[in-house]
This record gives sequence, structure tokens and C-alpha cells, in this order.
Amino acid sequence: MAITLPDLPYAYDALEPQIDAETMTLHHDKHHATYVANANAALEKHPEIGEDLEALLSDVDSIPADIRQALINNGGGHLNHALFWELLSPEKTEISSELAADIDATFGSFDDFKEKFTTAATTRFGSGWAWLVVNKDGKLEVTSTPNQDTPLMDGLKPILGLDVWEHAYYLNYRNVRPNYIKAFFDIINWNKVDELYKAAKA
Ligand code: MN3
Repeated sequence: MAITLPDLPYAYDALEPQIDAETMTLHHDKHHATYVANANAALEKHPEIGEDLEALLSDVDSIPADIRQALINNGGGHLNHALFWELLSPEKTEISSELAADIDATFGSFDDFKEKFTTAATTRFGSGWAWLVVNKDGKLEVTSTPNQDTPLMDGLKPILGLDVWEHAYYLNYRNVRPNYIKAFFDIINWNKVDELYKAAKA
């Protein structure tokens, strides 16, 4: 057994023009594949801990010290990317009325949520992720993490995430991260977000 690289749920060019085929190819086949290979290399050193990355990264103190940072980086990298691909859709999807109502109740309006998420994604210095999560009280929160840290490490369940590493956007958007963030909102798979929201609240 080992962690495996999941196929993209659409073609490499399916998200154009928002995300170009070359970026998707490199991002999935090279970057994500490397996280998978490195996560497996770390896990092989400690077969006794199993391969449940979500459980392990939800309790990082349980990870043997000699592979802890490698699993945070590469196990997190695998989970974050496997989730990210599913959060994108070439087809237009609609946010559910339940989630829309909870976003309004939490942030004021959808536009207020979008502004907060955009700020989190824009101001994450260097490499990392912006997130919409469900916290321990079952409430929505916007947050961000550095590097490949998953919100699971803070007891938060991610339901929407945006990769703001330069490798995610630099070929198409160069240094203009805000335009990539803006485009992201056109290709969100709200069906998947809703599925994750229901599961996180259950
Ligand atoms: Mn990435």
C-alpha cells in the first residue's frame, strides 16, 4: 500500500482560460506527484503509523519526530492538492441555499466573504493556502496557512481552499496574484464545497 496520485477529474485544459493547461500539467504531474513520492518515502520509515494522512495530520504530535516535518510538508501537500483539484470545475455550479445563508449569517454577505477570502489569499506572504473552513463549533471561518500546512493541524475542516504558491499561477498570471484569485471564483465547484460542508457539520 502506498499513497497514490489521483487523476485530475477533468482534462488538463478544461479550466482554461482561468487556469492554463501547462500550469495544470506541471502542477499535477510534477508538483503533486513529488508530494506523493516524498510522503511515501517518509511513511516507509515508520510502517507502524499507517497511512491515514488525515488522522496523522490532525494530531501531528503522534507523528514520529524524524518524519514529522516531512509529513507536514508532503502529506499536507498531497491532501491539499487532492482536495484542490476537486474544488475546481469546468462547468458552472451554484452555491447551495443552505451554505449561502450561512455565509451571509457569518460574514454579512457573499461579497463580504469573498473580500475576506481574497484578503487572506493576497496577504499570505510567500507560499501557502487560503481556506474556508468549519471550526470546532461548526462555524464557518476564513483562514490561511503557510507552506503545505493543512487546516486539519488546527482542528479545522477545510471546505474550500486556494493554492497561492507561485507554481499555481505564475506562468499565466506572472506576479499578479490578485488576478488569479479573482479568476478562481469563476471555477469553484460549489457542489463539492457543499458536500464537504454537510460532512463537516454532520
Ligand atoms: Mn500547489
